[in-house]
Amino acid sequence: METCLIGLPFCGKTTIFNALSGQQAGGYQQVHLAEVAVPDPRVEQLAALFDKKKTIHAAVLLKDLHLEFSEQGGIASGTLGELRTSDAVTIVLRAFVDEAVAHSLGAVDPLRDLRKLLDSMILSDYEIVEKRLERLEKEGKKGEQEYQSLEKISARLEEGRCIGADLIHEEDRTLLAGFQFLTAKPMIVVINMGETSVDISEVKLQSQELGIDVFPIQGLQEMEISQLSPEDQKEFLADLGLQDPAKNRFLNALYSRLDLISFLTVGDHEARAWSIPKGATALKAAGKIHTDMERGFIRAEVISCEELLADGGFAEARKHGRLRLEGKEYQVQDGDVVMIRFNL
Ligand SMILES: Nc1nc2c(ncn2[C@@H]2O[C@H](COP(=O)(O)OP(=O)(O)OP(=O)(O)O)[C@@H](O)[C@H]2O)c(=O)[nH]1
Ligand SMILES: [Mg+2]
Repeated sequence: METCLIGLPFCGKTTIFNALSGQQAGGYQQVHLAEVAVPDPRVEQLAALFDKKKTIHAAVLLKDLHLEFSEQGGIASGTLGELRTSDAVTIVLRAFVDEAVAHSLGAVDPLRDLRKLLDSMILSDYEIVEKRLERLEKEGKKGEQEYQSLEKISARLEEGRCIGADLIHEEDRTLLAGFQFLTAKPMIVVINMGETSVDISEVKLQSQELGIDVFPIQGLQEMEISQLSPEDQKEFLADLGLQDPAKNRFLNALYSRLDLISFLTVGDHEARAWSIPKGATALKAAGKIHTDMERGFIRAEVISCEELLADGGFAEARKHGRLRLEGKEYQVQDGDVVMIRFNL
């Protein structure tokens, strides 16, 4: 799972990156990467139950790219290419007001900036679509499904609209997956607030209308908090009336935006959480752990983490008939503890 942070110059991308990762990245013209662990107390509970020394959480790779900007104030197409392999796009918008930090477009206006960023992505997708349409035309393939689907997408982009996940029909999904369209990716908007900020009600409303989740955070403040000890973090957050650090709130938002769930495993040395899309089968879960497990899949033994903890172990759970045998097609549920039986 990977998401890139994008935004206009000095909107606070690196500040947000630090707040979410606990890093202290800085420096101009550098790409920053962080593996951010998805908080899940079930991993610790399982480790305690089975006396495992190690815990491994599901992780999200966070990328703070070095972006180039176009003359119109958006992001240059060249740099946007880097975003294409990302599972989700995280757009950072500046709402904080600070005379000491100049805005590349003059006034602080998160709605205008959102439009600029979306337009850059729309243009980038449009260029790809047009190039492909031209090629298909030359090859005399106007009658093909791909051409027709791309024409529909082209018309939508031309109206300045994102492709969105819904426009790509099931049958087109495989056909169009290779293009890795930016505006078909799930998006989250992070609004970087300061001590003083401009009004964000309009940008919130319009983002939601576009189907984008909005996530306001006090970037600078959360960055400072993320660098404290866990005890001090709790105290500071409580003072702000917050239960969790920005990292947790952001990961939760990302998980729900991407329709992800977690399943758990207990290995020889560790308890571990893995993320998979909601609705994924036991076979897919096996493949996530190891390709051999997917190839040689026989069946999965499954129990909800809650039940396993309540029973106090596999033997008791088995005795109570709560350890289920499931086949390839079983849809893994959030919090399932899964053991794959396989044979090569
Ligand atoms: N007052 C205030 N300043 C902030 C806030 N967030 C970021 N800044 C400041 O704004 C400046 C730019 O922040 P960065 O996080 O480096 O922004 P960026 O988007 O990574 O910038 P580039 O990568 O250079 O485009 C820094 O001086 C930050 O300290 C905020 O919430 N309030
Ligand atoms: Mg930066």
